[in-house]
Amino acid sequence: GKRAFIAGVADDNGYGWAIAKSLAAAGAEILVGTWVPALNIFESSLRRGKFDESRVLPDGSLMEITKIYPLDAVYDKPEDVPEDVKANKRYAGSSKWTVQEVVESVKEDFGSIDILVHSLANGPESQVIGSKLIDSDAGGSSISLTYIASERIIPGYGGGMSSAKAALESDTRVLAFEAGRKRRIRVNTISAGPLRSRAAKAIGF
Ligand code: ZID
Repeated sequence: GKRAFIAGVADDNGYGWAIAKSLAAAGAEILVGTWVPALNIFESSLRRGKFDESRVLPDGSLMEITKIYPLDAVYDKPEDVPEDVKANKRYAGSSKWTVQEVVESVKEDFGSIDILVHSLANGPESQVIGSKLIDSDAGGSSISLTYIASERIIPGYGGGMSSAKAALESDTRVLAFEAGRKRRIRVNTISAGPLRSRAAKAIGF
């Protein structure tokens, strides 16, 4: 079976969760990256069975998440993390959550992944997470989620999000070209329909 890493799962309402389920239903092993401040609540909710209903797969079994990695994709490496964030109670309880460290941990734990899903919201950064995570081997694929506000004005889609999506689409083209040629890795971004996720509610969609 394939092994998938889905960055951006912290509850059962977003795209990341739904994509994880589809991949699990198709037989993939699921690893997720969860925003550090949301890690405790996500793990304890999972443990307490709060997501059991939404973990049900078409065959009646429950989606298993093999491992949850704390992740803050704003920071590429430990040197990038400001002191106040390091000292923050919500961060100090976890370790190795910068992009580079998560890549190393996944490599150490599993060797490689076949599928990378970027389902992070709220930031212009971290697109390149894709190339780094699947760098090790030929083959595999990476997807992210975009929105048409990258190319047309959509009133209300503010806060730099439209530019972030434009950058994401540009990075996707460049990475698809480079990673495709060098390593036969497919790189795509999907413009999906509206979903009342936490991120969508936060920007009033
Ligand atoms: P979500 O809140 O469920 O997922 C985002 C995740 O990112 C959460 O788990 C956060 O904890 C996590 N996160 C945030 N910052 C960080 C960080 N620094 N490090 C690690 N994790 C972090 O929201 P979602 O599922 O909506 O978002 C997933 C992706 O889908 C995002 O890239 C969205 O921009 C994209 N997307 C969502 C929608 C939507 O409707 N939900 C649309 C298009 C793209 C869209 O807005 N018509 C109107 C609107 C839209 C589509 C059609």
